[in-house]
Amino acid sequence: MNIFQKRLKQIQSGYEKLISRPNVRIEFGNGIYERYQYPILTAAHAPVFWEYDLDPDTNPFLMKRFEINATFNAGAIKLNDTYLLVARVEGADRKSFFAVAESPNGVDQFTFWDFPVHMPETGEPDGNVYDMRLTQHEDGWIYGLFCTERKDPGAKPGDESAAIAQCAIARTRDLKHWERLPDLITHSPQQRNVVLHPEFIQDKYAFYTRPQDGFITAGSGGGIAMGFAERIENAKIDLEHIIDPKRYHTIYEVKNGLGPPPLKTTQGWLHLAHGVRQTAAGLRYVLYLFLTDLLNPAKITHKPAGYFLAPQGEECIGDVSNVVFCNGWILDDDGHVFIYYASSDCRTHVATSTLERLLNYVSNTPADGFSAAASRKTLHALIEKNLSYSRKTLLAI
Ligand code: M1P
Repeated sequence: MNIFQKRLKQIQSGYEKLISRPNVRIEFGNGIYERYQYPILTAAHAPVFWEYDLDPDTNPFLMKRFEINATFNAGAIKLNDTYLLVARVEGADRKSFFAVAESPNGVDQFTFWDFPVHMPETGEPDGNVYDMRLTQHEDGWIYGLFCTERKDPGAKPGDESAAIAQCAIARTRDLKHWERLPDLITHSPQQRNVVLHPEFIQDKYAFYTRPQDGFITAGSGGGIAMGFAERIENAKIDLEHIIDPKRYHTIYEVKNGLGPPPLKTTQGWLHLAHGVRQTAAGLRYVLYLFLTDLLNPAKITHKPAGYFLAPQGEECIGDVSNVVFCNGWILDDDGHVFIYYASSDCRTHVATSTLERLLNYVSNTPADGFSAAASRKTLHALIEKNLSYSRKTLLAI
């Protein structure tokens, strides 16, 4: 067997093992959700025929010719009983593109479709595209809203990193054929983390936006906003109204952004978002949940203090360390919820829960009192309540 044949055998068997490896639910977590032992998508999940030229004449050493660096920040949807992720796949060249991975059960066996998504461009080519939010809208289309990033035409000479982020809009019925619509127009100089609400509000398309001054900094952008557009083709938002502001000494003091489209529940719209705070080691991204009014999704009714999910163990390390990010979740008919979160801009994980548990969490976890004294008071009240039960009662449980 020559080098080519040996390597091909090893590579193919490694890939098969990875794809067929059952995932293991980690029991006894925090009671809110369960994590899983293995990430569900990594760079190693890229099909062998994406990374290698499999022709022994042109690639006798079987080298990678198109290396995949990371698979993360995936939009999610369930169609025809299949769990589908539209992942951000990033090559070694730093460019990212979208690719669909499917699984029969939502927690393992995620396999990429043969070809990445062919996303048409507008008249203004994209420099990079990433972080798609999938919304099954009541108008019948599946929308994919994502960030399109282009070099800042106003950048000072020599500045090769200044970029402008905007919200791109595309639609599909099957995740295979995509129609690109003009980018969303807002008054904000930059936009990222824009999400389409699944229902019309007063006959308008409703968007969650995140106005921002700079490419990285939200600046005066304020927080997660809501805005309305008359139509989805040439969508334009005149007014962005902040519904969840960033705030001093919280997990979202620097910036925040909505994750996937909210889930409709009997108690309101359940939202998942990311919050970013400053630390001596750089930015830290965590996830949090909040609930808004069923009739007015812009009105927050419940918001637990602090994070719902933060990077842990290996999740803390990656290309951009100390980050968890989520732009996709799936609610099954039986109430199970699959939360697809990415860690440190490298890989994708799943955590599972139920709508009942998430609603219990969001409705009963104390809100932030915005001071150390208020937090201590909240804990004091809990301790007092617990100690008022007799030890006997507790032991009997
Ligand atoms: O690197 C962390 C995340 O940074 C950005 O999110 P935000 O706009 O909220 O800062 C995005 O580029 C995201 O893709 C990335 O995971």
